[in-house]
Amino acid sequence: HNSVDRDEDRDEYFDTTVRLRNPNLELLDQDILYHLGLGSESHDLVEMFGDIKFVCMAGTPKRCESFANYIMKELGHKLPTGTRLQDICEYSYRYSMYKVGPVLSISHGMGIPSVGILLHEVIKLMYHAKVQDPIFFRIGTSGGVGLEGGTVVISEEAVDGLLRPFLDLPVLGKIVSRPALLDKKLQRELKLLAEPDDLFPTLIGKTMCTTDFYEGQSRMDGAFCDFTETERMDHLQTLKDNGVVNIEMESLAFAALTHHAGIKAAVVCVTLLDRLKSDQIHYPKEVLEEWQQRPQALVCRYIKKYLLKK
Ligand code: R2B
Ligand code: URA
Repeated sequence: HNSVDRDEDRDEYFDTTVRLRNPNLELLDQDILYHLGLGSESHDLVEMFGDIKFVCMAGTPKRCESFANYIMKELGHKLPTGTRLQDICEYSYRYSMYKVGPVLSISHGMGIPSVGILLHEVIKLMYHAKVQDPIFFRIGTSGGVGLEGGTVVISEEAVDGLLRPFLDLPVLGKIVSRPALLDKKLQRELKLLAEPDDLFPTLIGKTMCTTDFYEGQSRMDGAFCDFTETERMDHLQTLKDNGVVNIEMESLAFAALTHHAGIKAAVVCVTLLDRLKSDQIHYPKEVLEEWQQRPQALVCRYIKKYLLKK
């Protein structure tokens, strides 16, 4: 038999845009979403998550919680007095997850493996919960390439450390390459929501996603460094010449896996420094915190606009 044809049949059969390209799951009595601490039989996932429209991911549990509280305020959601938002994945001890009406806020940790594992389970969660057409956002931080700290970047596409727009994964001894594509229309819609009186630029550009923060991002301040200042500068300049505007560590997997699942997605990151000028992130904590609010505010505006249209 031809496994590609079987996959296509599945897609039509499931009749939902969250594509679960895996017929094996149907044979399971229960699908355990191990790193979320949830299961398809132990929990009523349709009841818990059936109304989700937006899945927002941030790196840290703290940022994911503060985004949930911010969204709650902005959407006018009220919790019963004396209660606070509950971390749904508290006992997974891996990721944090908060739900505010149709918005799910989840922490993804650092790097491609962490966000990749999470995406497998969240995409399955959407499927089990029978969610239709969810939109996924990564709300993050990054290093700018020729951009001042505090700039908001909406990723046009993601490229790896060799400037290739694919997520490569060794599977059964062979490399499986998946295109790291993001929704163009969503990028333009987000860009239009930047306010004219914002004191910082919001732009659309290419994002480089690396598997390391130090050497992999041409930093000279890691525990090791085997290149010169000139080589560092030449490389960063090459990135700039190739249209790269920022560097982070999750967009490749985020773009490739959502695209593979047929899920509309966007990556919105603030820059914490200009990599053409330095390696170390030297701004005060309060400044960095205010900057990290910026992509949250943009995504929040999108969510509010979308929900008001309904
Ligand atoms: C941005 O910040 C983290 C590294 O400091 C990483 O998760 C990323 O993509
Ligand atoms: N996150 C990164 O991955 N790189 C930076 O330079 C800053 C934040």
